[in-house]
Amino acid sequence: MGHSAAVWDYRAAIEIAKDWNGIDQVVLRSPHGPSAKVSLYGGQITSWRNEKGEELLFTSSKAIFKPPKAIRGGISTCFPQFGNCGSPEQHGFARNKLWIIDDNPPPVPPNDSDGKTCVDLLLKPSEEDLKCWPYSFEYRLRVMLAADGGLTLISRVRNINGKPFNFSFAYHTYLLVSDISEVRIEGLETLDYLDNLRQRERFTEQGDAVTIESEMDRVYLRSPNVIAVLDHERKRTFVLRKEGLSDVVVWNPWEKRSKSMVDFGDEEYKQMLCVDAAAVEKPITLKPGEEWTGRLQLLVVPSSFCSEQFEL
Ligand code: TA6
Repeated sequence: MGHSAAVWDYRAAIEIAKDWNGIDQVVLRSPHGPSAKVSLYGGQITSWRNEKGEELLFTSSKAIFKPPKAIRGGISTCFPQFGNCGSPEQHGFARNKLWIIDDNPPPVPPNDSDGKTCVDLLLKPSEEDLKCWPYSFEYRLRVMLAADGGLTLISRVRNINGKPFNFSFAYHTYLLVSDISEVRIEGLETLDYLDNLRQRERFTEQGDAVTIESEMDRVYLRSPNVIAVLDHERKRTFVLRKEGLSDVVVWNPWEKRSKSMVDFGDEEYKQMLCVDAAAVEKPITLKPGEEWTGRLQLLVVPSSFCSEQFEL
């Protein structure tokens, strides 16, 4: 059955445009100005703008927008693994594949549909994917843009047949910040973390908030579901709400590492911070017929909002 316009007229508010490599990207627009772009390459969010048209996500000026490399910036989905775990593709293959628009998406619950524009994408394994990860799955990604500019990503992974499988996952989210040394993250204090810069050794966060003064690559374990990233210079706060994802990855390559990445400018580390809602420490297991959902909601508010309002 086709998707009934009387139930959910999401197609009326989206447009499909080609990027400069000829790859389709879906543009979502909200009536008061916010917008978002989702590329079918990787199902990646390549832009998210507020009502003034200001970009909120970082994308490198050196990003390469074509296969086989993931786009450096925006929000990509790392699946079926975060890291490389012996696989040739760092952070999994999902972000390097061409997705399709899902013409038979799951229904949108009434409390999710109010004033939102939405697109549903679908990834199924190709013969080539099955050679390196031999499991039958369907991965559905729903991207919703709310009237207030809030951006929601819902990933549903289903084991459609065969044997059980495990996977790890992350929404690799590059926030655009004015100056990395003026940024603090609230919600991770007192948590244990694995430090990827020290062979994944486990430490406990001691500070009142996380600030970044050198290269950082950490997996904060079992974090609260709401995290705030305060950008003092711009006087705005990113609020990240997650569900189904227990960990948070914080990454900034800083000076030396930046210079080693071909698709990243030498000075760009000052304007970005990756804060990824993730499931890394404990992989997710799906038996045949089971489905997992992982949700991320992003909102930007003036920094004058106090943290109590986010139930940190
Ligand atoms: O923890 C974040 C991280 O895995 C870093 O180790 C760093 O490699 C970063 O993501 C970027 O990964 P990418 O594969 O996109 O270059």
